[in-house]
Amino acid sequence: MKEFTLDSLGWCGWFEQQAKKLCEGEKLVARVAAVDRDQLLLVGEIGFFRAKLSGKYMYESESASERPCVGDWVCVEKPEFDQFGVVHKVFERRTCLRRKAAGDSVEFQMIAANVDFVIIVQSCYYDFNLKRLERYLVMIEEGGSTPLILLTKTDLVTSEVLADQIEQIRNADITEPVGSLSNVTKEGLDELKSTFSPGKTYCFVGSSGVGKSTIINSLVGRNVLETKVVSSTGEGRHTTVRRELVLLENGAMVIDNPGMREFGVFGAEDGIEASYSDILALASQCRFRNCTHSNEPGCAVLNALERSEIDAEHYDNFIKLRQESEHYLLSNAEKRKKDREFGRFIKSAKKELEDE
Ligand SMILES: Nc1nc2c(ncn2[C@@H]2O[C@H](COP(=O)(O)OP(=O)(O)OP(=O)(O)O)[C@@H](O)[C@H]2O)c(=O)[nH]1
Ligand SMILES: [Mg+2]
Ligand SMILES: [Zn+2]
Repeated sequence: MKEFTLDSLGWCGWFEQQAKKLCEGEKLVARVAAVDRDQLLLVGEIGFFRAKLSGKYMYESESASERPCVGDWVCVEKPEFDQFGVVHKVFERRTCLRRKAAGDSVEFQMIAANVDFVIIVQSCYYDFNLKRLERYLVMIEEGGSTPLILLTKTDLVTSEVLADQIEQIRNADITEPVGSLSNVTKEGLDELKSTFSPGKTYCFVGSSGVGKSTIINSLVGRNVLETKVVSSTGEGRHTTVRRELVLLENGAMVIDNPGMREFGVFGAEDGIEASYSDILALASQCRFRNCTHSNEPGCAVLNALERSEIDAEHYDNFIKLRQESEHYLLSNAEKRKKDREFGRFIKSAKKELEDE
């Protein structure tokens, strides 16, 4: 049997510090490899084993995002002869990948936790979309992990099409590494392989049918994940239904994901305007143009709230969403600006060297 050490599963000082408080006595630490309803597949020093959440934990956790998700570290009690372990605590996440749950709420759906790199997969063949790519980048940066971009199905397009897509990415000031591959010709696969480091966790995201599971199967060298041949482009249905952490030969960990058709990162085009057109219409009548609708005099939104012309919960959601949105957009814009400035600095430094 394969030997597991905590370090090889991504354990680090961040978790070690929490362990003293969260996980005393006989309990073990382990990492969540998959979640099947109320059952967890964990991996720790004793290998893979099944576990459930303690009743107390179920009772006390208030939102779905507090429940363990793939990639989480947990504190678990596992008597040797019991089939199931019992999970008592979830460690604070070092990074997370989450999206806004559907509907008029600010609930988040966890996609994965403690991921080092997120690989955004888009197929060159009728899937490439710059706006969607940018929304993924915002989501990933917000969660604290590092994005990588991967264009797939290069066998179905000409090299000009691929070159044009890469140019579009660069023209949009996206500086993250861009790789490309074909699962059919295998071109680019070795290069992708060489980017994986032992002990690091990589999560694949992207629309359904772009080839995420096929890539992971190639990396493992075996069909550990289901993929489906419906048409060569694979559009139209989801094959992967659960998130799963898979260990690669070289010690890296990869997480497969079901394709995401739509997901919410708050942005102008993501439905705030449609859902809150009533509030936005009022906002245009506020005394101050930069009114935050929280305490300003002459705020038309607050006036309407006082007269019960808008629903208090609807208003609260709007404020929360907008704060999130500003945070997302600002942090992203600022980061890009810094990156650009740094890029210019490097360029001019290089030029100076050349000129000398
Ligand atoms: N031509 C071509 N087909 C590919 C390539 N990669 C994957 N496919 C095919 O595309 C289809 C979908 O691949 P999957 O790996 O299941 O896609 P997925 O991203 O995991 O999809 P979901 O699990 O639904 O999110 C399958 O029929 C694959 O054989 C590629 O590089 N070129
Ligand atoms: Mg899949
Ligand atoms: Zn106002």
